[in-house]
Amino acid sequence: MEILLAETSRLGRRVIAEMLERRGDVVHCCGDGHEALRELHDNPDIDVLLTSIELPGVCGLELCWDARILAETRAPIYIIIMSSSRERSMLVEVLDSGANDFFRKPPLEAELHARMRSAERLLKAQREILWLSQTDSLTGVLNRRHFFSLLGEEIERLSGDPLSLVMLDIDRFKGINDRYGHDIGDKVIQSLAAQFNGRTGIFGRVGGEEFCWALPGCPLSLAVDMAEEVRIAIESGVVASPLGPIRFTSSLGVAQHHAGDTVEDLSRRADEALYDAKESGRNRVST
Ligand code: GH3
Ligand code: MG
Ligand code: MG
Ligand code: MG
Repeated sequence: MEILLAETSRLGRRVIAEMLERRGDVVHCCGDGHEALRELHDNPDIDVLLTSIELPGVCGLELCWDARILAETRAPIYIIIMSSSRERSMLVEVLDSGANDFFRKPPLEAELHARMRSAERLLKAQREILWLSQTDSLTGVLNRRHFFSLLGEEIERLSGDPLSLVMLDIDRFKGINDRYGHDIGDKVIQSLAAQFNGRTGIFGRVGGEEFCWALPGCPLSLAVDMAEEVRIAIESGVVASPLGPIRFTSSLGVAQHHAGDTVEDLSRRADEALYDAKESGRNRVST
């Protein structure tokens, strides 16, 4: 794991860092709270914050609050607070500030290692839950909820840059299901999602055979070109089935974000464009 160790005493820091390194952890050391806070914000790979409660600048508890707020928008962080004080009353404050664990310094190596294993178990479970809640199980791409949540964040972040949204729906998909069966239909959906591997932007499955593709930084004309490229790739692809190779097409609607547009406004316009693509004959890109 990657561990951010915040401890004032240089000796204490070295002793603990060496214990962790013997376990194979990567340790980033800080001597004061400000430095730790900066490292926490700058390094998204930190798994564990191991901090002394007594720190110059920002104290361990404040760090803990900050890490908790930060963890809402990044990967989970496991927080362990350490103190040399025998005062038990602080334990309430430590746990209420969001810490997962607490120990009195100096730690025993075996005990520290056991605490790290406990951290690993919780982080693994949290990552799994997060992944399951954000991922479409059939295709492995973002699910509807996570896609629209990320799109909302992108829209909030906009400051004059363009952003476009592409909405895609497979043409006559009911016919594919009817003719080849639902399992092959699923394979078709998977092959479509795979077309987006390595492409720029944010891609999610938002319905049965409906996908959304957000393109931050792309004005409408560029997004239309990119959508057209995808349309051609899908049209040119083949999915194997016991009844022979399947070719299929898709329709795409593209809309650019206008100042003040909410996620719903933008999606509605992309959806209207998609409807237009269907109405004007399918296998095309509309705006
Ligand atoms: P259109 O060209 O107008 O889009 O025609 P369509 O037949 O594709 O119509 P529509 O988009 O309404 O069809 C969606 C179909 O997708 C209906 C449903 O049976 C099927 N479907 C939805 N989710 C899944 C899935 O997970 N797997 C499979 N195999 N089929 C699905
Ligand atoms: Mg549909
Ligand atoms: Mg369809
Ligand atoms: Mg239109």
